[in-house]
Parts: sequence; structure tokens; C-alpha cells
Amino acid sequence: MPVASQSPTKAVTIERFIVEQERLLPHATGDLSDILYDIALAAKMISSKVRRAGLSDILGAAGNENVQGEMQQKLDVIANEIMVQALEAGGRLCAMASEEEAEIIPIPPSFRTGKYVVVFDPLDGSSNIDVNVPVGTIFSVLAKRQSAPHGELGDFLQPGHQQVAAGYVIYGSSTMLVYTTGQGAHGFTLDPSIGEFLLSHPHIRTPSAGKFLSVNDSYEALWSEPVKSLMRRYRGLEGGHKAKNVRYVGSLVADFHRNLLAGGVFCYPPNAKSPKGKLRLLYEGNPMAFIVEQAGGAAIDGERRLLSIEPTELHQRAPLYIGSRDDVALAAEVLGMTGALA
Ligand code: AHM
Ligand code: MG
Repeated sequence: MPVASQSPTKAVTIERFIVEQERLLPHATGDLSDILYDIALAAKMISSKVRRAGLSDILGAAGNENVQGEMQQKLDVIANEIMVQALEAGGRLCAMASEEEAEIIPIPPSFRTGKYVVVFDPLDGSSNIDVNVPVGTIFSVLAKRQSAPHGELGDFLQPGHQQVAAGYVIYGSSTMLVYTTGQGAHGFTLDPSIGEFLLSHPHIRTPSAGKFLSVNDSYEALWSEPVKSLMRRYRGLEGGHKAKNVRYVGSLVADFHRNLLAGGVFCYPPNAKSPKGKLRLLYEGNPMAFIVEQAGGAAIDGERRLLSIEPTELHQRAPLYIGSRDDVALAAEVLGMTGALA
């Protein structure tokens, strides 16, 4: 693996890395690489907007007119527009879908269409923006499977194991992009001085058992008994397990990223008020599940491997238990899951 080790003078840009990865796929046409470049560009643009979030507030709150007399837009709306505009013109997609839009986003007739669809959450955790907590962008790339030249709902409703690429960007103390095309999960850190994503975390491996538990336990009274029992085990109160440290940001990208690198499990269980949890399968659960499996971890919905779920709706929710493999295996055992983790 020529790019796995590097000296500071031989920095590997994301463009170079994507090209090297593409060479490993004998039938690659370059279309997928172009989509990834476009997403990396969008990530840089969103990052620059996020970095100015506090300043935008000074200049005018969302819904107010700014100094130029334009309406201020909410950052999640801006991030959505950036993603759409970065991806629609490339000729590689036949449609897109976003958490921000109820229906599929068509490719305008003035642009060529291609053989992929992308589904994304442009700014996950955006309720955290006002208090300067990390937020992120999550994306999933699928190959078109219907015959019509434009994208249809059926192109999006594919189980997660069919994803051809997936990733996320975290706008944290630095901006990082982590993606996979099924050949490992790789992380890149944005060097703001040169405006490039540089390979910083090649071939990420997540610890097999983690020290962190990320869960919003204000829902505890609404959980089922097996879920309560699982949480007691993670906390070392039942079953003789070593107690985990609880860390919950409330931004999936931030909680997932910490656990991916340091080891741990993120849970968003079903509860009596939300029987499918909160997180969306196609653009939150599935991309993270693809990455975590590539890093040696696992993801389930409590009944099956997350990537095996056949979706029926664009914005459907699914419970999520994701992270270090032994920790997710414990969830599978306590919740009575019968199938294999992966
Ligand atoms: P969003 O897509 O509307 O931002 O919601 C998703 C977010 C996740 O980032 C986070 O893990 C979760 O919602 C937190 O939900 P809760 O406040 O119920 O714990
Ligand atoms: Mg979200």
C-alpha cells in the first residue's frame, strides 16, 4: 500500500488517494472518483460556512436580512444547496436525495445524467450549531438499478450492503473527511492553509471492544426491558462487564467519530414514543455502518445487521447500535438477535 506511510514532505491529497484506490478496481470508469471529488469540494465549502457560523449570527440571525439586504439562510439549508450544486452538474448522477428535502432531487434537464445516486444529510446535528458543537455531513453513493435515465425511488431503496461508497465529514476542532469504497475506511484532515484534505488516518481500525458508551438515556423510562438490561451491562451494573464511560454529544457524526477512533458503541434504541428510534437509515445509519464494518466494527438495528435491511421509504428510521464489534455483539445477544453481525 504505497499511500499508507508518509512523511510530512510527502503529503497525500484526497485526490491522489482516490485515484490510487480507483486503480485497484479493474472496471472503474472514474465516475465514482469524480463524485468523491465533488463531495470533497462541497465539504470544504460547508466547512468554511460552519467556521463562520458565529460571525453570521453577528451579521444577522436566520430569517433576518443581512447587511446586503439578502435573507439569511439557516446553515443546514445552505449546506444542502452546496451539496446539490456540487453534485448536480457532474454528469455522474441520475438523482439525489437529502434529509432536507421530502422528495427525490432530480438532475436539471440542462445537465447530463449518470449511473449513480447520492443520498446525504447535509448538516447532521445542526441543532448544535448555535452552541459551537461539532456537526457533520453524511453521504452514501449507490449504483442506479432502474432502467429509466432519470433516478427513481427504487434506485434509493437498496439495502446498505449495496452501497458503493459512503462517508462523513466532521466539522470539529479540525475538519475531517472519512470515506470508504469497500477497500478500508480512510480519514483525511483539511489543511486550511492550503485548502486540501490530506491523508491522516489510512486504513482505520476500530478497537474490538471500546471504553465509550454514547446514548441519550433521558429516554430510559421509554425503553424496553432488554434495552434497559443492555445499558446496565454497558455501565458495568449487570453481567460482570467492565463499565464504560458515557460520552454523548448529540451529533451522530461526533459521537460516531470518537468511538470509531477510540473504541465504543453508539446506541439509539427504539422507545415507546419512537418505535424505530430517530436516525434515518439511508443517510445516517447505512453510511456509518459501511464505514464501521470496513474498520472492523459492526452495526445492527437490534434484530439484524443494519446493512441487510431492505428499505421501503426514503426517510425511514431504524434503531441503531454501532461501533466496536464485541460491544455490538453484546447488544445482539441481549436483544435476542439471531442472525450474524456481518
Ligand atoms: P438531525 O439530523 O435532525 O440533526 O438529527 C440527528 C441527530 C444526530 O446527530 C444525533 O445523534 C441525534 O439526532 C440526537 O438525538 P437526541 O437529541 O434525541 O438524542
Ligand atoms: Mg441528521
